[in-house]
Amino acid sequence: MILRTNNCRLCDQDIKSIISFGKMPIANGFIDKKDLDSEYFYNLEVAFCTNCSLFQLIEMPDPKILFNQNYAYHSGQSKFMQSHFKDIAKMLINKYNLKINQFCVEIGNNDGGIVEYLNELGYNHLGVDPSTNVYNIAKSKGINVLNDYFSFDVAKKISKDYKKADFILAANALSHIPDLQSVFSGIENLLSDDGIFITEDPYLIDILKKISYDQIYDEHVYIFSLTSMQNICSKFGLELFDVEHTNSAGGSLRCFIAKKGAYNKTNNYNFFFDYENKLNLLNNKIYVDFNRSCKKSKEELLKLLKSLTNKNKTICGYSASAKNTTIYNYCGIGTEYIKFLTDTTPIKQNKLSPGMHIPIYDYKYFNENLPDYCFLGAWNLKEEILNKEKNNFSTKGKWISHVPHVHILNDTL
Ligand code: DWN
Ligand code: SAH
Repeated sequence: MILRTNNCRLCDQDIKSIISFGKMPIANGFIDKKDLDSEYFYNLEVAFCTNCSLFQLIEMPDPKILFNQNYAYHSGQSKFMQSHFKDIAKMLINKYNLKINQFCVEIGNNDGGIVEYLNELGYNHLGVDPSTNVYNIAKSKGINVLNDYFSFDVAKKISKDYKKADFILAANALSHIPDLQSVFSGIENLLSDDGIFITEDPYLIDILKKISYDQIYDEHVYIFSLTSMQNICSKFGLELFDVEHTNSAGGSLRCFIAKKGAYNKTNNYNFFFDYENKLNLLNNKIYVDFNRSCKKSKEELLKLLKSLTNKNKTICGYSASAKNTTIYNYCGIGTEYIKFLTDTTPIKQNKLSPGMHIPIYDYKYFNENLPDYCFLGAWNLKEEILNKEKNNFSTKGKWISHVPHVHILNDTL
């Protein structure tokens, strides 16, 4: 089932498509050859609400098609994400003086998440994730988990079965939940009177500036800014009082949210508020320019791949990230340019990439078939990957990245 709207999911105002990336398969829909006939497609189009400034998808598949027993993204594959989650757990302990008997709930903790570290340190916690395969991994680590979609009903159940939450946490999860009414009224219900909800997702301004249009895909139904997040909060008796910019997911906005009036707004909040106001995110020209830049990025990437292929250079994609589904399908990049993708996640291996059907192999295969060039699909993990490859692929081949513009890394660093 496809969920389509012509009205803003927050304020119901009419919205119009501002950018169309065309027909798209499920971003994490890595597929077996035998299932190709039933591959699922939707239209990837984004809109910007001129009333509440929420950047959102017009069409998306039902979340049940995306998040289930076969969810292909496993956070545990990245050391960077592990240390990022550990740092958030440390922040709760050091900055907020987290007590053992306080209760932390994480939305979308995947195969571990922040609650993995809270569990290791003996703190009271609960993770909520609907994707059964990653839930099972988290459970096998001894983490307290609930296999469900966070919603108003689930929040009420948690309040009843456990207690009100002192902290609710979410990393790259809120942007994945289309029903704002259910999720935010759930958060308001579950949060204790002085509780804090800490959530981070890819930041709209980073995406616009880095032309990282690949962050736009079915799971990211929203791309938040401080302005849109504050508008959402104000509808549900909540208030955004502090923000931080983090380098996770290619540049994210971490929002600190509480019941209205519970905390004073910080200098950081005021700084970002002024910054966004100066950028004037309601100006349509920003999105017209972004659309033009996406088209230019596509043309330049195709030009580079064509020219390398004409010189008989071999190219592979390093990682089969969800972001790459948007790039490969929007640009029309298949095996004529990229021979294979390599990814460490077992569930993605020996499958085909969504839509363009590039084969995906494990790290052993990559090592035995080192190409001349690697497209850095997980550019957000550039430091981790380049460090891992410094005595291996990087000694023999070159990296291609499209962020913030199409370039060959070793030629420009
Ligand atoms: O928001 C989301 C983010 C947090 O994760 C989800 N909607 C889905 C997912 O997005 P993604 O797939 O674009 O995430 P990454 O972090 O760019 O994916 C990295 C991929 O690279 C993973 O499949 C693991 C793989 N990998 C690898 O093959 N070798 C990663 C490292 C570090 C490596 O050395
Ligand atoms: N927090 C992890 C995982 C991000 S992927 C990280 O930052 O790496 C998004 C996760 O959100 C998936 O594990 C998915 O199953 C989960 N998710 C999607 N909808 C959800 C919902 N309604 N409630 C809780 N989790 C949800």
